[in-house]
Amino acid sequence: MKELVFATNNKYKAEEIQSILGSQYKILTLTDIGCTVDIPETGNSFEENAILKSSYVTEHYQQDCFADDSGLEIEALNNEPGIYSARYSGIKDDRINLELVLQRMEGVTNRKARFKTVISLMKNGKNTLFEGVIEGTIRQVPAGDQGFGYDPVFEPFGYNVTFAQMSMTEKNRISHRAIAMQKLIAFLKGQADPS
Ligand code: ITT
Repeated sequence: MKELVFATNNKYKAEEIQSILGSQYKILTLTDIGCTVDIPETGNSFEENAILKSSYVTEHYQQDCFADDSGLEIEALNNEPGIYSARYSGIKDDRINLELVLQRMEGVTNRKARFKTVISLMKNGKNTLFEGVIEGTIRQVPAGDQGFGYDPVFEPFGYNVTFAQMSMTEKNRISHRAIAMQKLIAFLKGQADPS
């Protein structure tokens, strides 16, 4: 079975994609390959950061690898917090970062926003990118206690609930991350050696 590293330490994300890919690939996490380094994400875009992570593994471990980077882009804030989503306020605290977003959106009528994920796959020395986007609006007041990050203030278009009011299964059906993952999976399945 071919091995493919997912540059994450989130075991849940890795198991989810393993179950979808079945026996065509064996997914390994950073822990599985003994990589304990916090790979620097110093790029200026989701694309650059995803590529930094996947190529780090390819260079240091000589293994095919994919990595993802995600965030929230708010139109009225010039697409902030963007690549700084995890530490918008300067610290990695979901509640404080969400409060800062709401504060900067006070009195703003254009509430349009989108979540975006970019996956970089480094396979056989070649990089391929997969993107997933979901459009929506920023609520005035948070609602729901599911999920993480900015979920309580993000209402996807076509729904009247926030991501944080959806079950994980429901969110995973429509999310930016799910869309990008499905594109990666279709690509890998199409490429897989039929033997
Ligand atoms: P890893 O890189 O270790 O996977 P991370 O927290 O940096 O963890 P992401 O790059 O996927 O994960 O996302 C960066 C930030 O963007 C994340 O901390 C959240 O603040 C926000 N974000 C991304 N996806 C989100 C989602 O589905 N719901 C809410 N917030 C999200």
